[in-house]
Amino acid sequence: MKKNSSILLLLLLLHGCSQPGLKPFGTVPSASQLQWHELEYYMFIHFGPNTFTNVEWGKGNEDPKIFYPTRLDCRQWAATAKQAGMKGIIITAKHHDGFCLWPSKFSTHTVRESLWKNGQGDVLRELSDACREYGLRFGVYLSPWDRNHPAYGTPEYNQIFVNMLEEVLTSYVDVFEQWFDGANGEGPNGKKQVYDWPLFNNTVYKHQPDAIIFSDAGPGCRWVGNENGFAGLTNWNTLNIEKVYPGYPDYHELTEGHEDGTHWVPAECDVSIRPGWFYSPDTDDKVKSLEELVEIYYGSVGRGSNLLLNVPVDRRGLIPKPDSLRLMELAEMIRSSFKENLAERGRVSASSSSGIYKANNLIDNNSRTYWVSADALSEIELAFKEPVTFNRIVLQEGIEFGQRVKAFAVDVWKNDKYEELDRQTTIGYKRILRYTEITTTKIRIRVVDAKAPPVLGEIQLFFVND
Ligand code: FUL
Ligand code: CA
Repeated sequence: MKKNSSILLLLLLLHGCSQPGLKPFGTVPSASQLQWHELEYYMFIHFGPNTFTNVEWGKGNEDPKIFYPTRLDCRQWAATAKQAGMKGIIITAKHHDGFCLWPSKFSTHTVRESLWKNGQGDVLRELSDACREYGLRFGVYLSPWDRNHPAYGTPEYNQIFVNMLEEVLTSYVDVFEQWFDGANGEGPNGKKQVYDWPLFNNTVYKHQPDAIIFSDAGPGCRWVGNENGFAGLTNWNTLNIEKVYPGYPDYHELTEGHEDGTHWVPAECDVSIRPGWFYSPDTDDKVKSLEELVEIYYGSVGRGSNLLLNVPVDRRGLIPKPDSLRLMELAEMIRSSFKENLAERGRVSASSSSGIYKANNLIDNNSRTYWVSADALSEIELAFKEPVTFNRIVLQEGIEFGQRVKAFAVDVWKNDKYEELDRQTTIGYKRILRYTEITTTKIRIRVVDAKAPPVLGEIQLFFVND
């Protein structure tokens, strides 16, 4: 290659022209949001004084000495998350009771005041080190509602909260997600705080420009509007953020998003493996069943949302056995379900294609290589020489070019003609459809409504032993 042409190629690569000629439509994710979508599944850990007192919302006047895990081991948490197939861990660095899991200079209610490690410990240090060791992303939950801090409810508190945030964002590893709890109750002086969200968000971006900020309104990702682990069957990644704010009363809208939303704010499903968010000995026999967790997986990841599954650490400072065993069962179920993509055995064709974006890109097991239709209404067909038996269909949209599909149908070839099997709405980053066993030689996906010509990354078929 001549020097000039290699420079040209380099420039093209630097400009991200890996998909020449393909233009985004409408609102699209940022580069860090795109990476966030690919994480799909990660762990939430609620841990703090509540772990020792059997309550969900500590009042903030608990004696910090009650925080005394006897065998705390963050490497056990990280090893469990890794083996569970999760991509990261988000920890409650400070819950509503105000207790800080790190020795904050801006509070007198922290691990420093506890007996754990004679007040010399730092849970965030140990967890961030463990995440690095196990190749997991590290995220932090911080509640601005603080039932302990004497300044809560006064204008000074917002800056104190920012100072705490800065400690957390600058002392450890990179933070992939900053989880802001929107709860806004009264503090020790009976007053509520008026939160300065622009200040909080700017502080995050100043120190961790690639972090995804979670709240009811994003701006990085949004609460899904329930704590059951289910996104809407229709799930738009877009939201009108001038309308929504933390504490937004019409939060049921967050389950589906806003079809023509102005900003990319995808849904994240937070749900606990137990009835409560914090550990309690009363729930040792109430860990969700494998069947419930499988439903949650299909209801979240299967509907184009991310799954943040809470696994509370116990009074020893370990993930209890019933929870870790269940996580391993779920991991095995997911691994075995999506092992062999049967679509690879077939031939794929499309009603039309645009430029180099041919239908073959749909069955190469790479979600970042695309088929692009020339028309909004379009169809793809998978045809097999021998009949195939499947009960799952996975579809992925090339969301870096916008969320385009509004509705689609699934047709199955039966008695020498197509029969409509299903009709659904959005696809998004990933859509997993579940059916009872189907044996056929042809299936067809018909896009019946779209904002623009569809850009699809994959169509995959699987057979799962239900
Ligand atoms: C809520 C909190 O009030 C719960 O305690 C829990 O942390 C949950 C994830 O968010 O707003
Ligand atoms: Ca592909």
